[in-house]
Amino acid sequence: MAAPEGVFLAPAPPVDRRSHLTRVSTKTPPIIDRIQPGWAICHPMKPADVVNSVTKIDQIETMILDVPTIRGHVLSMATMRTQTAVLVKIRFADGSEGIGEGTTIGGLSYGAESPESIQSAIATYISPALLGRDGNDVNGAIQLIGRLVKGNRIAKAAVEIALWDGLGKRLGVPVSQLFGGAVHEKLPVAWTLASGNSDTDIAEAEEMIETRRHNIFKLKIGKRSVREDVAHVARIKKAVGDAASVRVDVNTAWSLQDARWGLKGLQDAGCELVEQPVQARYRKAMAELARGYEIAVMADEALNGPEDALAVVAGRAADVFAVKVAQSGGLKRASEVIAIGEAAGLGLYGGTMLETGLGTAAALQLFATVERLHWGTEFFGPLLLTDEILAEPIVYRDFCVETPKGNGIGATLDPDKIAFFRRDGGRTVKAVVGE
Ligand code: MUC
Ligand code: MG
Repeated sequence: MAAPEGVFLAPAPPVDRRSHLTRVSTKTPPIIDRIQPGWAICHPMKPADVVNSVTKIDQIETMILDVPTIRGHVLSMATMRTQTAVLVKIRFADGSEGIGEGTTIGGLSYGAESPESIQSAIATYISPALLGRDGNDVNGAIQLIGRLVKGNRIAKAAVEIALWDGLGKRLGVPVSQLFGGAVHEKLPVAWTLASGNSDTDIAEAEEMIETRRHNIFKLKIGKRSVREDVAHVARIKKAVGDAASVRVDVNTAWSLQDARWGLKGLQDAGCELVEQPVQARYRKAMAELARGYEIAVMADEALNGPEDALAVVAGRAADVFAVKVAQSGGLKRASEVIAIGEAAGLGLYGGTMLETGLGTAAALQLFATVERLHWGTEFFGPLLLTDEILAEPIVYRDFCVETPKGNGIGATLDPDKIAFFRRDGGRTVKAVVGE
């Protein structure tokens, strides 16, 4: 059906959202009404209805960027030659903007969300529910989307980052301030050796140590046999010696039996930590491995938000949490995962989905507020890409990554790079908020 003038029509999710929306707040009127099956309408809001009309969410735009990687990144489940990032830009009624990123790894090979599903979840389900709401009400937005949208944590994270960014910019403070203030200006940062070849990995590691860029290495294993993988790790550890910490990420590729052999061999080789050796749902196997060996066992794929964090703690299924903003469902949920890890006395590590500088800047804002990151971070995503998409690249030096300065998440996009790497002409959801 044709939209009446001044009204945006969007396909409706297969639920009646009016009831959810009316429960949100007496101050906030429903912005989505069913007018006929299959369609929802995003209304303009009346000024009197709005808590603070100047901060209304006016427009949410998503785009997919495909940026080549500097070399093949060989993981147990896929080899990446391009990283695909979903960017979100939110425009507010006062002219301010917020940007966010939701990125996964290797299409659908890492997790249940793909770049395309992230974009579609935002454009079809999340954006229509947020348009017209008070942009300063970030918690209200998180809670509303939590009720309307199950799962889709990466999509939620992308939008939430853009809301925090907008709020920080309007208040003239970095997002770290909104989480109580930064206690670190820089954090230790690992590099992943994943060329698929031991000699190339050794050369890469030596160069990183020499140039003081990284002295923590995460090796991606799980594609070859356990015996071959252990030999590969042992060679690299022997080459770098005490100059670097060597850890591995199996990305769930091992059975429990493989993992028993693997952990024994890895710890004998001087490897300090093994990340997600078995499938995410095998918490009892993770617990056995954490109990049975000295090498630290880190949960990654097993940690999708605070509920998982609690289950991993309850099952003693890890020594360390790899906390990822995207996988947790946003900065707020990631801060809850961190709190659970801290309360349980676990080690903490800042994990990445290999985001561009944008998502990396957002993660840095949160992790700069954390008292102790026992295992450092792996916020090296921008360095794996052939091109920088930020106007001011994130600074890496002296084995650390620096928290970007500036308001919001402290990142500004380079428009030429965005135009170059975007997959299509862009997809825009416009609010109609005429007052
Ligand atoms: C993962 O599983 O941790 C993080 C670094 C890297 O190279 O891949 C990612 C994904
Ligand atoms: Mg991992």
